[in-house]
Amino acid sequence: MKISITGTPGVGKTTVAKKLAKKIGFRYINVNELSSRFVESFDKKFESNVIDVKKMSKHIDSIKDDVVLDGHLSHYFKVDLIIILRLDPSMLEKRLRKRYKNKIKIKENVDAEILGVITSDCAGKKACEINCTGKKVEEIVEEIIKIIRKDKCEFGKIDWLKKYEKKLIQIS
Ligand code: DAT
Repeated sequence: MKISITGTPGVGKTTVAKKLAKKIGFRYINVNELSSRFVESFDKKFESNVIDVKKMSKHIDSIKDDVVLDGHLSHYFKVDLIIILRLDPSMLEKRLRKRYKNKIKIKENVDAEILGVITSDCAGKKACEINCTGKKVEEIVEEIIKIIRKDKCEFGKIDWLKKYEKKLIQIS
């Protein structure tokens, strides 16, 4: 079984995915780290590596172990279940301020969380959302285990837009 743990950067994917993998005895794979093995070229305009996604997908498909895939792009691969971690945008902003100095980067990610970009990406796929706001890592892991056991799955219920739409147009 392959499980994708996805969500906006800063929501807690790595922390949760590592703990989950350990608890259920799955192999942990960080998709961002793995992608460094599939670099095709460098895009000067976007200042980022271009990944050979086909090759990387083939590699992931060939993995026969049970795995937890961690990464904000992990839901693009062939997986059995997608878990989208969501976090209140104010809390996300606090976490991202600790991680990045670049305000544009912070705003881009907070806006993506307000708009639910990853949730939209996952529409029509086998995906469940978890609101991680105010929850301990252990609690989130337990919720994921319930989802794996098919006890529960919610999708499309989290809407930060009403509360935070004004934040989208702040520029400072
Ligand atoms: P991501 O992998 O989504 O970028 P992360 O796992 O690196 O996120 O976590 C970002 C920060 O938030 C990191 O300092 C750990 C902290 N964190 C993660 N989950 C948490 C939780 N449930 N409660 C409090 N802090 C958490």
